[in-house]
Amino acid sequence: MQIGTSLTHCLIERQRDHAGATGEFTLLMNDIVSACKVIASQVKKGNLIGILGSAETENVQGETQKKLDIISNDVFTHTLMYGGQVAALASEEMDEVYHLPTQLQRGKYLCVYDPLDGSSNIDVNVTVGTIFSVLRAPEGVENPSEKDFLQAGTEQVAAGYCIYGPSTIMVLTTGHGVHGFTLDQDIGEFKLTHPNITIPEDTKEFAINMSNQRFWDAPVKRYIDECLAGKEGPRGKDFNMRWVASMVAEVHRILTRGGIFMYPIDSKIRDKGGKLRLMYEANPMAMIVEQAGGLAITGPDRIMTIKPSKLHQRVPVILGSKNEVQVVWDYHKG
Ligand code: P6P
Repeated sequence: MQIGTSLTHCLIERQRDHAGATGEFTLLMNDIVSACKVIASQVKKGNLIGILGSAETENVQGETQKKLDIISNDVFTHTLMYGGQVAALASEEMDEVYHLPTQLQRGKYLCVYDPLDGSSNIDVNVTVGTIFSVLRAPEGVENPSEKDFLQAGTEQVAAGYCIYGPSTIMVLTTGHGVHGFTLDQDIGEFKLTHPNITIPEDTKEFAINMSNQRFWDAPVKRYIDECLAGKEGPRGKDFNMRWVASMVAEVHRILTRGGIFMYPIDSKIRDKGGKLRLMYEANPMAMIVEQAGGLAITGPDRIMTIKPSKLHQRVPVILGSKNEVQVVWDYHKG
């Protein structure tokens, strides 16, 4: 594909590569793209239309919802439910699986999403994003239930995110590499700008919330201590640190220039299983990172091999440059 090719064109080209493709997946991706364009326009307007700040409500995670969390969830949910390509939906912002109204056409996919990840940053104008994962729906089931969503990350048909930063960029994988498309605001079209994204295998940049240091387990403490020891330490090189508190921003940086992102288990969140959610944060980002040549683990295990037990399950997440994540993985094994 040529730089500048539209996302719509790329999706249709990709469809042609699959003999017998019905076009349903292309239509679903088109719906996801449309939803992200609307969310992007809402995020850009922000306070101009009074949609920043708290909605004074809580989601199933017990987290205070921002007005834009709810608006983004409504946009994504309504666009996909009327698009006719999904059999059910699930979201960070909805307690239960969303069943389509009886009269609406069902499709052969499930979609699970975090409609506005990192939204604690929205009021301070820092980059946020939408994360989504596409799964196959069970055949012949009118209203798939939670158990139908509980598929390992290796079962994902597609995964992606849309990052609302200085540029709005859609990053997608359907299992054939990772590609990035930048939104041309003047014409409302995503254009191919980052074909075949690959993550550098080595890095000198780690991302972790250092305020949790006293709660970490030994392997993570050892790894970070060695990064901080720099040239004089066992790693023999100095490291840099980043923490945006917006997973989409961290992952996009890592896809662009390498790095390692860590939200490990710690004694403070052990009873919850972790901070980040498996189905709509860890799994889609793990598919993207591994399709780009990186690695995504919980510490002891590869994220995409986990068999989910509940929709809003949390897991530890360590992902990024393959050789760096391997160091952390070895420390957990050793
Ligand atoms: P903390 C945002 O709420 C999020 O889910 C991720 O996007 C981000 O990496 C993490 O939580 C930030 O967590 O504890 O630093 O606020």
